[in-house]
Amino acid sequence: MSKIEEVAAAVEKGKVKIVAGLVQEALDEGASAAEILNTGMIGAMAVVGEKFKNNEIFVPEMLIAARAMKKGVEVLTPHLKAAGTESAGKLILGTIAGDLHDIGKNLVGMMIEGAGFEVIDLGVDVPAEKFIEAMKENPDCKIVALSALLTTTMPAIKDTIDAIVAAGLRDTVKIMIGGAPVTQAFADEVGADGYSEDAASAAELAKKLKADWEK
Ligand code: B1M
Repeated sequence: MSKIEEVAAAVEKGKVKIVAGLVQEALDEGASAAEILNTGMIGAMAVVGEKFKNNEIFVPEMLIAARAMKKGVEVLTPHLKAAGTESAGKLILGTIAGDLHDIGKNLVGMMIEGAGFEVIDLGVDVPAEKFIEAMKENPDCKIVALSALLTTTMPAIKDTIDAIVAAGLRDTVKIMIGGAPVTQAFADEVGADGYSEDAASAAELAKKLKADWEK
C-alpha cells in the first residue's frame, strides 16, 4: 500500500490519531500536498459519502472521518497556501444557513487566502442577516462566497442573495457560490456572479471577480 493509500484508508476509517503522521510521511516521501489532498483525503471522503448513501455507515462514522480529514488538512495547510504577498482585498465566506459542512468551505478559504485575499470566515449555518452584517462592517469587501453541501440547503443560497438585494447591497459585491450539489446552471438561476467546482478554481474565480470589479 502506498503512503497516500494509507492516508486514504486512515481517513475513511476515521483513524484520527494517525492521519497527521501519515500525511507528514507522505510529504517526506515527496508526494505533493495537492496529490495527498485530492487522491488521499477527498477520495476517501467520496467513499465515506457513498457508504453513507448505501446505509453501510451512519452519521457518527461520517463525523469521525471528517475529524480525521481535518487533522490531515492541518498538516497540509502551510503547503497548500501559496505565499500571497500583496493583499488582494477582503472576501466574506460562509456555509449557508442550515448546513454544517465545513471541510470544503475551509479548503476554499485556505486557497483563496493563498491567492492573497483576507478571508472573513463566518463559519457554518450562517443566516443571511449575518452575511449582511459582515458586509456592513466591511464596506471595502468586494466578494461574498457561499458554500452549500446539501440539496436541501441550496435554496438558502437564493434566500441569502435575495436578502442582500433587499438590503440594497447587491451592487456593492460580487457573489460566488459552490459546494458539491451546486452547478453553474444553479448559479445562473439564483443570480450569482460565479460558480466554481473546487477549492483551486474558487481561488481563480475570486481573482477573476476582483479583476472584473476593477474594470
Ligand atoms: Co454530510 N452529507 N450530512 N456530513 N457529508 C453529504 C454532503 C452527502 C452527499 C452524503 C451522502 O448522502 N452521500 C449527503 C448530502 C445529500 C444531498 O443533499 N444531496 C449528506 C447528508 C445527507 C448529511 C446529513 C443530512 C446526514 C443526516 O444527518 N442524516 C447531515 C446534515 C447536517 C447539516 O449540515 N445540517 C450531514 C452531516 C455530516 C457530518 C456533520 C457528519 C459531516 C460534516 C462534518 C464537517 O464538515 N465538519 C458530513 C460529511 C463529512 C459528509 C461527506 C461524507 C463529506 C463532505 C466533505 O467534507 N467532503 C459528504 C459526502 C461527500 O461529499 N462525498 C456528505 C470533502 C470536501 C473537501 O469536499 O465539501 O464537496 P466538499 O468541498 C469541495 C467542493 O464542493 C468545493 O470545493 C471543495 C474542495 O474542493 N466547494 C466550493 C465547497 N464549497 C465551495 C464554495 C465555493 C466554491 C467551491 O465558492 C464559494
